[in-house]
Amino acid sequence: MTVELLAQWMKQSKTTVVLTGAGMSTESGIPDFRSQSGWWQNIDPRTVATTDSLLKNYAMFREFYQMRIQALKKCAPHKGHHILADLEKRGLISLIATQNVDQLHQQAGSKKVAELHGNIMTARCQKCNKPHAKEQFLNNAICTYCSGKLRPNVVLFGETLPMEAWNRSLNEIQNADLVIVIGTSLEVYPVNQLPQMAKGRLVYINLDQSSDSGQFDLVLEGTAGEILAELDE
Ligand code: BV8
Repeated sequence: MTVELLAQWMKQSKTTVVLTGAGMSTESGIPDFRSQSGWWQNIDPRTVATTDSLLKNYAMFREFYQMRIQALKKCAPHKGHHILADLEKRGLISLIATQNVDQLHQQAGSKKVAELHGNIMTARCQKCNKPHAKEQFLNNAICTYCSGKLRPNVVLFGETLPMEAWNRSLNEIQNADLVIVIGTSLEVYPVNQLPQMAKGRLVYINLDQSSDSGQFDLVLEGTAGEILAELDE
């Protein structure tokens, strides 16, 4: 069972949806969360990625997200992102549903992207919800309208996902002939429920095999960049 089979399924598929996680961005130099070099190896997510941490531990919350925004400035999409953008241009991908907040898919040229966990490149006031530039979050972090706390537009643990992105991803995955899941441990709810909603063929591209890999019709073990490059040959 190899990349050739996936290439064949893609040619046969009228609608292909790709679901990506942090493993799609590690080759761009962005750590993932749960593998050995991931964010959560040294930081307890409950202390920085929850509304509780935002309200009660704002200094730590802000430092975590400021550090991630700064780190992103040095990162660019890798070959795998560009291949996915090219597959969309060729009409072979109808949507990328991503858990990633780095907007690297869009930077690589993908237009049809659903940001299931929001993004870190824009901000808003936690109190009055008014939008603010990420620079305002980086610099003074106080709302210019109501002096509330500013925060990036990521979905924190305990927050609901953006309905438009969720409904669009769910609908497209339920109607897709092929769903390709790339670089995610499938540990986070409710995104981890999406693969089993797929009616069509289900493919998993990941460095290691998560507990749920039994649900897939094809499992390709390796890096996103290298497997997508093989697909692109
Ligand atoms: C909600 C913030 C409901 C943004 C993130 C107990 C049990 C079950 C569930 C829960 C529970 N308690 C609470 C919950 C719900 C909770 C949850 O799922 N918790 C889990 C962790 C236990 N979920 C939520 O709170 C969600 N909201 O449920 O709301 C609700 C309903 C009504 C009213 C109110 C609320 C919100 C979830 C969003 C949380 N936000 N991050 C940020 O800072 O980024 S989650 C975080 O995990 C990121 O967004 C990340 O994208 C996401 C998923 O992680 P992955 O992308 O999968 O990354 P991971 O490191 O885990 O895996 C990467 C994989 O890639 C690895 O397997 C690795 O081997 C592989 N890899 C690495 N490099 C490569 C590679 N593969 C290929 N190539 C490579 N090069």
